[in-house]
Amino acid sequence: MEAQLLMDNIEREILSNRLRSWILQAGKIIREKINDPLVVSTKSNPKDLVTEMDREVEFFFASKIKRFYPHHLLLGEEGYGHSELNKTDTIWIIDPIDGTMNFVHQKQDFAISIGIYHQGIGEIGYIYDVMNNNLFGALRGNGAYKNNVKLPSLEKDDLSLDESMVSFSHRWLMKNNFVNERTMQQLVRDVRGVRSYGSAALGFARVAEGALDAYITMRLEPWDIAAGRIIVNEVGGITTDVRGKEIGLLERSSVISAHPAIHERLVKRYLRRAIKRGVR
Ligand code: 2AM
Ligand code: CA
Repeated sequence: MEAQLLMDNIEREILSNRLRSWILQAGKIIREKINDPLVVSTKSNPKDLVTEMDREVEFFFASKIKRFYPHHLLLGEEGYGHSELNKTDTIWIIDPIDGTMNFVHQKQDFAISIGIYHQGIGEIGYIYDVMNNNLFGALRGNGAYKNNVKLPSLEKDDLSLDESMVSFSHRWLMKNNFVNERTMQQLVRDVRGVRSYGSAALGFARVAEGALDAYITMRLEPWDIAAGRIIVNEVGGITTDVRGKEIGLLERSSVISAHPAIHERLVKRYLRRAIKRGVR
């Protein structure tokens, strides 16, 4: 059975190598078409964008999975996946373009994000920063890599809040339904710097490489989280919801992914105090 073979190291490596080459191929297609005219539609709200490219890239991976791994399941943002998902099987969780607003307006700072889970455990994660041609990847237990260079573990360094770089959306600093803006303003005062990039996947990738010490967001979908948390976990970073609880594989959730020295402090001192009812 394919599902069992995934746990086998050699099979997992073959799958990972295949996936890496497919991701690079998809990235090349995106770069070649980056200046083509775009048809942009909106989904859940006027700021939630989707393009033909989001669909084309997801279809590309859905076709590969169907051909090479017909027993595997797919959960994808654009709807090419299976409607019935079973956590015990092998599931590919795909965001074909994470950061669609950046893709449309900046033509950079978006990523292909793919996590593969077997029996609920994250085995393979890839995040591809398409325009910079930076590929972040991890196999569970083997560490995380950026372009084939192993990323150092975060665990050995200590880190204080006043030397930390954190990332969250500017909207949490205005009056909003998710968090108390004053507590978030205090967080801005207490850390060294705040950045907002507009792609969850690249937020996770930057935490993994140490460019950010924490990425915080109040609402993400499973495909925004799936690859990132595998990669961050492999360098010793911690990913939970903003209460500090584990995030279910197929659930929408708030997220804090952070350096192990500051994760608990951010949760206890700021996020638990800041969140309003209704935040998951
Ligand atoms: P997307 O571009 O794949 O939709 C922007 O701050 C980040 O949040 C992006 O990673 C974006 O992913 C994600 N995002 C945008 N709208 C969202 C929504 N309604 N729910 C969850 N995540 C969303
Ligand atoms: Ca997307």
